[in-house]
Amino acid sequence: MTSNAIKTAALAALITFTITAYGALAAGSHSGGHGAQKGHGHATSIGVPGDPAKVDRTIAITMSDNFFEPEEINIKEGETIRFVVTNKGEFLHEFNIGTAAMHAVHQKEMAEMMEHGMITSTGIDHMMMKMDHGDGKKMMEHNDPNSVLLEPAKQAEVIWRFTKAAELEFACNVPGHYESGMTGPIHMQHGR
Ligand SMILES: [Cu+2]
Repeated sequence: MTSNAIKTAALAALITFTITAYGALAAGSHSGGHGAQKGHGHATSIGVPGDPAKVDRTIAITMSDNFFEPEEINIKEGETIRFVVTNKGEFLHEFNIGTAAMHAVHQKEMAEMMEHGMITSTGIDHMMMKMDHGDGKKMMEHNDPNSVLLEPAKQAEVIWRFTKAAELEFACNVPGHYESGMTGPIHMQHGR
């Protein structure tokens, strides 16, 4: 598709989206998206969204091209962590908490998102993100509570409660980044 064709398609879809989806958004099914409630079972296996009033610690995460600082994270079972994530790189980067298997699935989704023009190597097309791409799922607005997708120079928080020891890693699933080493282990200590 040419970029004009994409824009036309985006506009048409946006109008449809606005008419058909506004009710659902207004009803409050917006936040959480394909995350916590109806998601892929993230909530039980990797922890749950944390209560901002019950944060135990803050951990600053810097994303660059293409690596994280720090390279690993140490957590005690049961802790609620406020991750303050900053993209200091020139590319789009993601901070995502999950298992290796979840990241593998998400990498495919993000490759699809890039194909559909919802993301580029440096940015997010917010209008495209909201479109229904017609494959049954409203293509991820990417607002899962366990992840954040950031354009260069942007900062955001992820508040997460690590309920149970599990084999977790943090990762950037923007196409090519995980493979180039943009991932690190989350070491979990039992008990508190
Ligand atoms: Cu990245």
